[in-house]
Amino acid sequence: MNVGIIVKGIGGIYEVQTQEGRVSCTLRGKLRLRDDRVLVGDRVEVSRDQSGKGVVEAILPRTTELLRPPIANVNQVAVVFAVQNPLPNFLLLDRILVQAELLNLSCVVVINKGDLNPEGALELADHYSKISYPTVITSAAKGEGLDRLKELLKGKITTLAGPSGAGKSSLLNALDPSLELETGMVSVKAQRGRHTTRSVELLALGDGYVADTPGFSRLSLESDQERDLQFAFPEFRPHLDFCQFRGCLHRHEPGCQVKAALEAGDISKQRYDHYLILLEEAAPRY
Ligand SMILES: Nc1nc2c(ncn2[C@@H]2O[C@H](COP(=O)(O)OP(=O)(O)OP(=O)(O)O)[C@@H](O)[C@H]2O)c(=O)[nH]1
Ligand SMILES: [Mg+2]
Ligand SMILES: [Zn+2]
Repeated sequence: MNVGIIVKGIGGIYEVQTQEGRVSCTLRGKLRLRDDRVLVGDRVEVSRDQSGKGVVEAILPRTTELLRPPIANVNQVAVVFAVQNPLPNFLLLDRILVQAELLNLSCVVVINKGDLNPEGALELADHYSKISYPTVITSAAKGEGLDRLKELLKGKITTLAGPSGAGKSSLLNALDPSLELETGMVSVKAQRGRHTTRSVELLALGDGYVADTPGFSRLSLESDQERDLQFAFPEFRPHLDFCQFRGCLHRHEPGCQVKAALEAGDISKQRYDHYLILLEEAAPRY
C-alpha cells in the first residue's frame, strides 16, 4: 500500500502523487458512495490491481477543509496582488487575510509587479510586514524575488488568492516553466466565460503544493463572527488583554488599548478602518 496526495479529480478519476510518481486512480467501492466528499489535497492510501491500475482505498484524516476552493489539508494562503496594474484594493486584501485568519491558516503576502513601481512596492511591503506577515516583493516579468517566494511555499500546501491580473499564474510559471499555466488573457477568458469551468488542481512545486485558484472562501463575514474578528488582526493581539472592559470591541469604549495603539501609530489607520467596516458586517442581525 502506497500513500499519496490527490492533486486532481475529474469524472471519478483521481490523479494521486505518490513517492513513485503519479497514479491515475478510481475509488474503492465503499468510497464511491461519498465521491463528492473526496477532495483534492486529500492524503490517501492507494493500491494497484493486477493490471497496474490504481485504486484509492482510504482517505486519511484531514487537517483542514476549505470550501472555496474545495481543497483539503491547505495550511497556507498566499495573497498575491500587484503594486499597480491593477492597483491594489486594500479592503479586498484585508478581507482575504481576515478570512484566512478566521480559518486558522497562515498567510504570506506577495507583492508582484515590483518592476512597475519599486518604491511603491517597498511601502506596501513595509505595511504588511509591520502587521507581522511574511512578505515578498516579486516581479514575474524580471524574475525577481523568486527565491524568497519559493522559500515561503516550501513544504506547504498553499492556495493562492488575489485579484485577477495580479500575476498569480505568471509567478508560478516563473518558478516552474514546465507548468505552462495560461496567463494574461484575463478579459478574453472572462468574455468566453472559460475561467469559471477551471477545475481545482494542486501543482507540485519543490516539496510543496500550490493551488492556482481565483476564488478563496466567501468574501463577506457571517453575522456571528463579531467577537472573533479582533483576533483576525494579528497586530491587535498584543493589546487585547489590556482594554479596560472585557468584551471591548475597540470602537468607542473608554480605556481601549487598541485605540491607544492606533493613536500611537502602532496600528495603521487603514487596518483599523477596515476592522470597523468588517465589524459592522459581522454584527448580529436580529
Ligand atoms: N510588468 C509586469 N507584468 C506582469 C508581472 N506578472 C504578471 N504580469 C502580467 O500581468 C498579466 C496578468 O498575469 P496573470 O499571471 O495571468 O494573472 P493572474 O493573477 O493569474 O490572473 P487570473 O488568472 O485572472 O486570476 C499578464 O499580462 C502578465 O504578463 C510582473 O511581475 N510585472
Ligand atoms: Mg491565473
Ligand atoms: Zn478595546
